[in-house]
Amino acid sequence: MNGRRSVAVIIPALNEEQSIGLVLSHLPIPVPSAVVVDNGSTDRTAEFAAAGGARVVREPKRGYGAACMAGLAVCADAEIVAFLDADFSEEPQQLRDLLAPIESGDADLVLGARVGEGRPWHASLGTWGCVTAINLLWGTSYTDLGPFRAIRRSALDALAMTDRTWGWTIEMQVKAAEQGLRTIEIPVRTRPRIGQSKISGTLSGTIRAATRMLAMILTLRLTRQGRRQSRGVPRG
Ligand SMILES: Nc1nc2c(ncn2[C@@H]2O[C@H](COP(=O)(O)OP(=O)(O)O)[C@@H](O)[C@H]2O)c(=O)[nH]1
Ligand SMILES: [Mg+2]
Repeated sequence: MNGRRSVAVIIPALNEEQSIGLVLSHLPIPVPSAVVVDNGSTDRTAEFAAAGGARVVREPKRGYGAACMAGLAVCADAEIVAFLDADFSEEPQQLRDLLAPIESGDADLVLGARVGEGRPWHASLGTWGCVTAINLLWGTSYTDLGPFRAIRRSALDALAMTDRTWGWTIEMQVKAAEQGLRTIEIPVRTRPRIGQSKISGTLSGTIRAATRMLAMILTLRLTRQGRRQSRGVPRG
């Protein structure tokens, strides 16, 4: 097996017909290990994804987290799972950089910390606010909540993810800290996305997502003790 583990890359996609083909053709791993999760796109995203050689999963319920979960349901055999957006705002080739620390056994979770153009000021501000809150409440030193990441499947399953919307990345990073996962951040280059943003492209979109994310942080903080107890961690 030359040290390589089986990998699946989950790509949530909503109306990304302009970019999905590019994302798939730039993947540094065999395209059949890509799972494109289509949440009721009205364009030809699913058709282009299938034509590009990816497995296409349809998830009726909207939501980024819901899409990630639907993808996970069809790749139980993969030892490592990666997540990548469908808008070509990140370089799929950098997937190799995310996988290497996990394949070498040095990390459980590798987070792509975005560097470069493409994110509106309000999106970066929203991310900074959420990251700062998490670092204050959990003593972590995260710098981003980027979508481009990879994690050992067994570690992900142990996190018992629940969020079906924009709290997915936050929930994963908070629970990873609570469970002591070996987590590293590596820089991933970003550029302006192709096509229409569904979230942080507009100020109202960012405010909606940031509100959801801050609510997620608060909920996770208020339920922390319960998770500790369920893991048998003594109080205090
Ligand atoms: N399946 C699914 N994917 C979504 C949904 N909303 C957004 N996405 C995808 O999630 C990724 C991030 O969304 P994007 O619009 O790029 O957000 P931004 O990067 O904050 O502007 C993209 O690949 C979108 O196609 C959704 O409800 N369902
Ligand atoms: Mg994007």
